[in-house]
Amino acid sequence: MLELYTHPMSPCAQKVRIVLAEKGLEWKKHHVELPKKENLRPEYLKLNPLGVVPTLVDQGLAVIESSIICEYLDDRYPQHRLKPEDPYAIARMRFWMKHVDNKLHPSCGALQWPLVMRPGLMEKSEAERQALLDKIPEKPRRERQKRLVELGLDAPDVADAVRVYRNTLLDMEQALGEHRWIVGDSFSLADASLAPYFQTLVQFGWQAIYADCPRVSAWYQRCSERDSYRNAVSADFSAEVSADLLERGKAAWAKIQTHLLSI
Ligand SMILES: N[C@@H](CCC(=O)N[C@@H](CS)C(=O)NCC(=O)O)C(=O)O
Repeated sequence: MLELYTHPMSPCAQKVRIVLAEKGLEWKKHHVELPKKENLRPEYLKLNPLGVVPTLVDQGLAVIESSIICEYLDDRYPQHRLKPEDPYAIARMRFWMKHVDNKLHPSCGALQWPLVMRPGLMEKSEAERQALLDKIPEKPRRERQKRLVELGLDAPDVADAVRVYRNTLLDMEQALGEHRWIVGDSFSLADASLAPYFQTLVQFGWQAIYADCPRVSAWYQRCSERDSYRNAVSADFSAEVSADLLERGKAAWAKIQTHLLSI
């Protein structure tokens, strides 16, 4: 049985859940409570030394890093292939996946942390909060998260994140002018990797960020109508959680819009 360590709001775990669903694979869920920093507990760090979700365990072997997990699943379980045949299309797919990992993912974190993680962490004492954040293994991530907790939406990372999102959307709009999905006429790992980053925009009610990108809007609509997305992403958000996120998003929109307008 495949096992996945995951959290409902983690876009990189959502990406893996979409792939598992597209391939019709059964799996067992281990919820890692990120706001309580269960990801930094010693027993979890043994599985994933970077202290992040997702982690896949297949036949007792741990696989980490969401893009690597996605390719692993596609190679190990070849039904419903999510990698194109053509080597150039594979190269394009990997380019998009790398862009997601290196740029879009930290940007998504910069938008989510002030609204989702910060409030809980701010309830702790300064010393307790610093002690928790000091446990984050990688320095750039540790420092970014400290800034986002300290400064919230005023952290410089937020303006950068809005810019990265916008540039990504414009590049996607162009790519989608050439084919129905991101790297061709079939849904691939590139689509599975990008789609969850729209969940973040939608959950906060920030669809205006891509309102002038009709192909992107239609693509996301197609992604979100797939059974994989419904079962692996949307189903994990209760009406109560969705309403709360929307409230938080509404309260933050003025600052996000200011960054958007200054690009
Ligand atoms: N490059 C990693 C990134 C994983 C990652 O940043 N996961 C986030 C959730 S989306 C996490 O576990 N964050 C907890 C933390 O940073 O404390 C991957 O793709 O798997």
